[in-house]
Amino acid sequence: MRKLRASRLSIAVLAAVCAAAPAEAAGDLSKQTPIEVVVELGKPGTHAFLPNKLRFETGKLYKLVLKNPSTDPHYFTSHGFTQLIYTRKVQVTQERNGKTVTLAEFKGAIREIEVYPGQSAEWWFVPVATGRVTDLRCGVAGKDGKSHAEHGMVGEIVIE
Ligand SMILES: [Cu+2]
Repeated sequence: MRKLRASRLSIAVLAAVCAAAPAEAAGDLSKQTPIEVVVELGKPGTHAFLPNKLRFETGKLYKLVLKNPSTDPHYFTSHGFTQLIYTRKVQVTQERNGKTVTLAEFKGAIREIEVYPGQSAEWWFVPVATGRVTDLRCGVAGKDGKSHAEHGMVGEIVIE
């Protein structure tokens, strides 16, 4: 009888400890060390996202580096993607003497980014919802009147 009472008490204590644990939040997810992902926006003579399939996980901070090594301006546009993420900031960066220098920083909801030839931008974000979107595209129009998307500059983003 006494033994039974003791075990009931310990279960009650254990339950109280477990109930208290979820009250501790994970903290500021946007202050993690970022996972770097590089996407090239075209290359001379080719309109494409390289790679054109991107995969992210919810709750992790990413630094998506958008590099444009081509001779045309390019957009990174995906309305669906912007609905699944929290943007911490976007930075315009430049290589100077082998170092990456930040020229400007933007905060708030970002819808799309255009990167000019030879330049780079960084999109820092935390995915907050899962999903698969196929609306990644570049809407810049070429000399032939067709958009880069029509030339194949489209892509897919999966958030797990
Ligand atoms: Cu383009």
